[in-house]
Amino acid sequence: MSAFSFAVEGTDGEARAGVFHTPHGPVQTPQFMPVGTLASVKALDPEDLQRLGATMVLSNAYHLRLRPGDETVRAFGGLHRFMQWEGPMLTDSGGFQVFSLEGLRTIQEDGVEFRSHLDGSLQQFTPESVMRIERNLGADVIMQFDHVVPGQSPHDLAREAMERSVRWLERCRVAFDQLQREDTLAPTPEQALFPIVQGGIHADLRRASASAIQGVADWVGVGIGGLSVGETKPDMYAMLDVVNEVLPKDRPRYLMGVGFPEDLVEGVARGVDLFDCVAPTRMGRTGAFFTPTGRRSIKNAAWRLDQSPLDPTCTCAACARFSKGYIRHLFVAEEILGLRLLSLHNVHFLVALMREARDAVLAGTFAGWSRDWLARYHSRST
Ligand code: PRF
Ligand code: ZN
Repeated sequence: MSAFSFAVEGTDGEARAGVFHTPHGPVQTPQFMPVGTLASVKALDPEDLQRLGATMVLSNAYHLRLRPGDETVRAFGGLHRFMQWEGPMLTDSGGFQVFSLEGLRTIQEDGVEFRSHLDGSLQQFTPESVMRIERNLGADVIMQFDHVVPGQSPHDLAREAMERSVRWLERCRVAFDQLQREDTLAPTPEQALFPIVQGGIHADLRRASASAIQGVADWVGVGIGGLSVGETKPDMYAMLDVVNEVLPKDRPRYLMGVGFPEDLVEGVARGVDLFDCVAPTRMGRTGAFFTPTGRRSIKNAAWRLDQSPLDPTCTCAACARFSKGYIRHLFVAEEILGLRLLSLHNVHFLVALMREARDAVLAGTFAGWSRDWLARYHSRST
């Protein structure tokens, strides 16, 4: 019996509410996964994450390979023990990071050669080496090594990358099956490999990608990649509509690196179950925070004497105690507590948003809820 399964508990239109079971516990979907690129969700510790309701966190094979090294993490018993997160976890393959190293990398059929952004040392990632790295890290869900191209890429370029991603998926699958069979002492003996749908903003390529992936194996779940990489929002939503039509309904879909609150709501409306993005923590560190009526900056002088919380309707630990005026002061004075409080609030905002979406799906009120939510978010009264 596999430790992985997915049960859809309710649907409303194309939106779904479900439970994704993993070796480290269940994940209620839709769900937002905070990003811990370097085995840490920046400025937050595992207890913070648990308290704000996060159930699954994400980390990254590219970054951890370079520092501290996947063998080092394995020596600690894997990522779960290393970072003290005992819940479900996912690692991205580094496909996206490697392809972002414009000028520092050469792509060949075998894999990608690149220079480390840290010390310039020459590195190589192949589908096989990435499966080994992700085995050593020991997340529950591991992503295939894929070829990502910018969002506005023309058909021929998007097609080449999509077809290469399918060939790399076949190699990932062989390496993954072998490791799962032979490396039985790995930190997480049963992992799930997710393929990634690519194809840029071209509907025919998206359909071809989804169909080719399903020809390779039977998957526990599927990633949707190559979106939110420079294309327009209508293009992104159109691709989600296409992919939603052709992917199996009984498996979780994970939209990679997306995103902003409005993208999460639009994604759920198009059948997406899992999301991740650095936005809440990265924006938190620059002073931006989410509210139900849009994004704000804490550095705004208007908050100087403001004794109200970031969002009066929020139940996070920052909003429970601290005023905007105080947090603004922390930013002005460059006190690190400021970054921490905004990161806490922003991650909570997205996790809570997905919980609300889930409740709306189960109550059969998702269409109205999402329409009202988006209208309020875009209203921007101040
Ligand atoms: N592939 C992988 N990781 C990713 C992406 C992708 O396409 C994206 C695109 N939004 C974010 N992270 N492997
Ligand atoms: Zn809050």
